[in-house]
Amino acid sequence: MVPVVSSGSSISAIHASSRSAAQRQPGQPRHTRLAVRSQAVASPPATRGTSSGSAKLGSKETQKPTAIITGASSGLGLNAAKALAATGDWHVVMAVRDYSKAARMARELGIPRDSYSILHLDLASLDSVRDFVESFRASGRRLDALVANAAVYLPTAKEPTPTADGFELSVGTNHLAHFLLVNLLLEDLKAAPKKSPLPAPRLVIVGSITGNTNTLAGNVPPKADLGDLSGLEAGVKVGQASPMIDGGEFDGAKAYKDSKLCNMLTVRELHRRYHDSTGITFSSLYPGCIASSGLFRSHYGLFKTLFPLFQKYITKGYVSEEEAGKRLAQVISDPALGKSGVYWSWNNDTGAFENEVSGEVADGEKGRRLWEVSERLVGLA
Ligand code: LMG
Ligand code: NDP
Ligand code: PMR
Repeated sequence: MVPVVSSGSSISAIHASSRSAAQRQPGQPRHTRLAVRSQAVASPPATRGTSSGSAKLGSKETQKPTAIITGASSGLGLNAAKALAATGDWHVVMAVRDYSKAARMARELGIPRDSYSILHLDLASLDSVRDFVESFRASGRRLDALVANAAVYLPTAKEPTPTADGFELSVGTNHLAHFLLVNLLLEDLKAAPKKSPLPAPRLVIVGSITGNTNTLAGNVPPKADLGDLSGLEAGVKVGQASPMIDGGEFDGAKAYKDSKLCNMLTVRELHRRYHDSTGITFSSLYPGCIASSGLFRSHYGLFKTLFPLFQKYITKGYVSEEEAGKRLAQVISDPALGKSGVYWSWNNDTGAFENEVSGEVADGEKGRRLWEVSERLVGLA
């Protein structure tokens, strides 16, 4: 392992300000102020920190390679940031909704201070996604890997919650906001300097076994199923026809699994559209069941007690946050995992392998339609 070398930059927080109506792109819905207030969590003061600025960082050719990880303030994302920073070869941009939490967690895990920066990103708002991209570009950092990791899971919700743009929260956060983010940052990845530990830039979107109905876990009801995409076509808007992609009744657990299915379909469609022309490696993964992570924070207390035991002793699918973080870091940076279009999984004894996906994830026609409808909803088409 290469020793940790100081990149000489300090921790920076660039805070995105809200976009005015004049800056909004055509077709972009106005912020619903109420929804923004209910979603935006503990933002840092706008005055805290500034962009490091390109002058201080030096040219992109001489910078360390940079990975952006969304949701790096807990669980898988935080531990992947730690593992990547520990190599000494990478700079990690923690793209988070809660600056203070990210700063605290990074300190607690002992991530070297000069190996990361923290940038505000609230995926429950498409304006915040656009502002994040601007702030990242203003920082002058190169981009070698982009990791869409953040997610919310609302299994006990009786009613859907809207994002700032009115989308159902799980599909809006986990799929639509990431869809916009990866599309906007594709050109930055493409422009990654050739001199890198990686032969090609990487784009990773975290998937899951529960979005794949070719497994036992994927068959626990309610199952992922995008149906005819009629709900998505209508905008998965809360308070309108249906907040679910398939046009059905709201079900928080299903919405999460549907969003993971979308994540895996998006990776395959990115690969089909852009791998040959850009050389970028597009990957998804199931890191194992991180049964004690924050993902289950809104589940019933009894579930939170029993679920880790069930996964540890019965299914044997349990994995610690630290181990899962190493797995994700491997997908970001291991030269052996450079093949594009793959859904990686792990065997406890033999390590990473290319896993099979379900029929619905492999459905190229569905992937294409999902892409086109998503493009329209996030204002790209
Ligand atoms: C939906 O329910 C909810 O409606 C929805 O809101 C959302 O939460 C969604 O996917 C999320 O789930 C789905 C339903 C599936 O699940 C349940 O309601 C059951 C919850 C089970 C919680 C998992 C924990 C299981 C704990 C088992 C006990 C473990 C003890 C560990 C001790 C280890 C000691 C060594 O429902 C179904 O699919 C139907 C399945 C019926 C449940 C059958 C239960 C089998 C579980 C197998 C293990 C039990 C074996 C116990 C043996 C003890 C061994 C000593
Ligand atoms: P955590 O809840 O620990 O991490 C999720 C992260 O997403 C948190 O850092 C959270 O921020 C962030 N996040 C949520 N909403 C937003 C938002 N609006 N804007 C920005 N960030 C947001 O869960 P995990 O680490 O377990 O989950 C990480 C990924 O792994 C997810 O994609 C999940 O689907 C996937 N996964 C998890 C499995 C598991 O068993 N846990 C299994 C398979 C896949 P904050 O810290 O502020 O709450
Ligand atoms: Mg599941 C057989 C193996 C297995 C694995 C690897 C998982 C992973 N689960 C398995 C089996 C079962 N689970 C069985 C037999 C049951 C019925 C008792 C079961 C139940 C269950 C519930 C209620 N499992 C769950 C839940 C959740 O609320 C979690 C979920 O679906 O979140 C969307 C979950 C999970 N099981 C997993 C994994 C990885 C999860 C976390 C979900 C994810 O992030 O995709």
